[in-house]
Formats: sequence, C-alpha cells, structure tokens
Amino acid sequence: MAVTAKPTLDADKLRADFPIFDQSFHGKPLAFLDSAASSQKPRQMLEAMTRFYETSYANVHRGVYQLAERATEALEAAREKSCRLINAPEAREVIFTRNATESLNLVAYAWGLTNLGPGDVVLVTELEHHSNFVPWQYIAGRTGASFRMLPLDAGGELRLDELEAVVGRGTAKVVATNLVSNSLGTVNDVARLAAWAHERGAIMVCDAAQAVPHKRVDVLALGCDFLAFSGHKLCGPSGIGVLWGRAELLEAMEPFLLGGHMIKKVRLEETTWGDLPHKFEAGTAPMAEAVGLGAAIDYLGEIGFEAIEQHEHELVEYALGRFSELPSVTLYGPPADRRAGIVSFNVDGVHPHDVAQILDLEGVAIRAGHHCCQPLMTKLGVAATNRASFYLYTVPEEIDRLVEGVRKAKKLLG
Ligand code: C6P
Repeated sequence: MAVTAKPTLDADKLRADFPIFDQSFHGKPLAFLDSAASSQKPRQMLEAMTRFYETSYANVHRGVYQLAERATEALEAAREKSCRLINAPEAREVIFTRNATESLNLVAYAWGLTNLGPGDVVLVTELEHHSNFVPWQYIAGRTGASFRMLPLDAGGELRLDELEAVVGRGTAKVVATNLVSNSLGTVNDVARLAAWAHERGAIMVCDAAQAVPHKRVDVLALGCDFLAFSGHKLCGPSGIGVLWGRAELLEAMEPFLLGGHMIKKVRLEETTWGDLPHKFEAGTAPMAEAVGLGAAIDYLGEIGFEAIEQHEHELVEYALGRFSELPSVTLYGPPADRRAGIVSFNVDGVHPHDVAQILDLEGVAIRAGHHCCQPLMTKLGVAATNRASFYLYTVPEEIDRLVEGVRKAKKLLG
C-alpha cells in the first residue's frame, strides 16, 4: 500500500519572511497569536506592492498610455489569481471590494432588496460573525422577510438536524454561514448546507474569511452561490476583499455602489450598468492592494494550502492538549479534528481583557472580546472570551508561552 507523506512546512524558516518578527515587545520576542483578526505580511508581498508603485502605477481601465495598461494588467492578473485560488469558473465573477464585510453587504443589499419579501426566510447561524448576520437581519427587516438562526450544539457545532424546524412553514430564500468560525474555529459542512438550500430554491452565501487563508477552498465543491473573503487575513494588504458570485446571479442583480467605472451609458433619462465585474466595482479600484493580494496568493500557493492546514491542525491539537493541563481554563468549541487553528477560552475568575494584558507583557498577542459574535457569546453565556489563533508562522514554543502566561494570569488575578 502506498503511503502518502503529510504535507509539511517549516514555520521557523518561514518566519524569516516576516519583518514584523524582527522586533521585540516588552523585551520579549513577539508571539503573534491573533492572525484570525489579521495576518502578518511577508516581505515578498510588501515588495510586490512597492514595485507596483515604483514601476507600474496609474489608474486602471481608463488610460490608453502604456503605464495605465500595465497597471490594468496587474489588477486583472490579481483577479485571475483570486479566481484560481477558489476554483471559480470565470474571472469576471470575482469582484474586488474593500473587505469581506463589504462583500457580504453587497450580496445582502443587491440580491436581498430585490429578491426577499414577506413569507421568505433568511437563515443565518448562531456562529456567525456580525458581518454575515447584521446585513441579513437589516435587509430581512427592510423587506418583511423573516430572519432566523440555526442553533449550535453544546460543542459549538451547527445543529443541522434543526434546519427543517427552524424554517418551519416559511420559504427559505437565503442560507448564510461561515465555512470556519472566527470564534471557535468550527469547520462547517457548507456543502451539505448548500445542497439543502438548493433543494428549497434558496441561495447559499458562504463567509470564507477564516477559511481561504488556511485551507484549499473550492467554490464548486462547496456548491455555494456567493463566497466572501478579505485580503488582510491571508498575508495580503488591508483594503481589499473579494466577493465571488455565480455569473447568472450577479448579472441579474442591481448594482450596490454607483458612480464612475460601473456604467455603460449615462444619460439624463437613464443610466445602464457595465458588464461584470465592473458593474460592482464603482470608483477607483484598490490597485496596489490587488497586486499585494496576488503576491500573497502566490506566496501561500508556493508553501501549499495542504501544508498550512496540516501545520495549523498540529498546532491546535498541541494547544488543546496543553490547555487541558490547566483546570482553571474553560475551552470552547469542537475537538481538533473538526476545527481550524483557533482556540477560544476563559480563565476562571479572570476577565479576558486582563488575561490578554498579562499576556501582552509576556510578548504574547491574543484577542479578548466578543469577536464580533455577540449571538454566540449569548449562547456560551459569557460576555467575552480569550482567543488565540494560529497561522503558517506560528511555532509550538509560542503556545508554550501562551500557556505559561495564562498560568501567570491565574496566579496573579484569579
Ligand atoms: N474577523 C476577527 O478578529 P473584515 O473585517 O471585513 O475583513 O472581515 C470580517 C469578518 C467576516 N467573517 C469572519 C468569519 C471574520 O472572522 C471576519 C473578521 C476578525 O475575528 C475581526 S472582527
């Protein structure tokens, strides 16, 4: 029987690509365990952006001169890379936005305002980030549709067995879920939800902000209709996000933002919209940001998404094991085999912000708060948690420092 080796990466070596690690904080090397909020940046990506500004910068899709054509080619090359990254059928289905939040708002407004009404059900989950919750709640309210939430079980996983009961006699029109939860790391069965949604004639909207940076994501295999992510969480710059949507849906939709570039003809009587993707890209594009995103995709692609996922899996297994040594720590979320590289926890008797502050003094950066998931916090019965999140540059010694810092916080404040 052939034995296939697990893909691997050398995090210690990769760290040399990230200038941020050249500094210390409070006299200690930086243990950056907050990549779910935003990732650090490799030199290769930063250099690609600088090179673009120095050699190829002009406004895109407007000038006929050589420099403007070069800039346009660079932007469109980044679109092609984003398209291949998620196995999208066509590059014109890839819309550049500011971030995942804007991508999700685009769908909620531009699809929802026209297609939702009384009797329809918009179904989100108890695990959603506010960016895939609040826009749907708002648009449901505006259109008279009913807004409902698929509950979680005690382990932080979606109760798929409750789908029928939650929708009841309403007509499911939208199912919106994340692929990976930013708070608990839960990996959701989006393919199953998409199949369920399509059987009922609903669209499937996938928030992949915490998935695309960490694992191979394939929109066709997921069977979703829309998928959103941000550049800044995948080693790219801030200020750029992606929305992928099926061409026939995007074509039938009204625009979201109006103005320059997104039009075909403007007359006093009427304005007509440009073709995809331009219809949804009003104003000057995030050009250098797109180039940075493209370079980040190349960088991660060379390391390999399978290797990144495997590395984070090993880290999360290690972290859950180490935390189980601490009786004063409550861990949230599913077991390691069904979660990404995210660990949410609380320390008995110590406020999450105090834990995070003690850890900061140790050079360990984590996030404390509700993680833009207040419905989930309500479910967990807490106002906030601590969250450590990992990436390709995370090493096990940083998890050791995290655990030691938590011990110290408990001793000082617990
Ligand atoms: N989560 C976190 O610390 P933006 O801010 O638009 O790039 O991404 C929004 C977003 C949407 N969905 C999920 C699942 C997310 O995790 C995020 C961003 C950060 O968890 C900031 S709140």
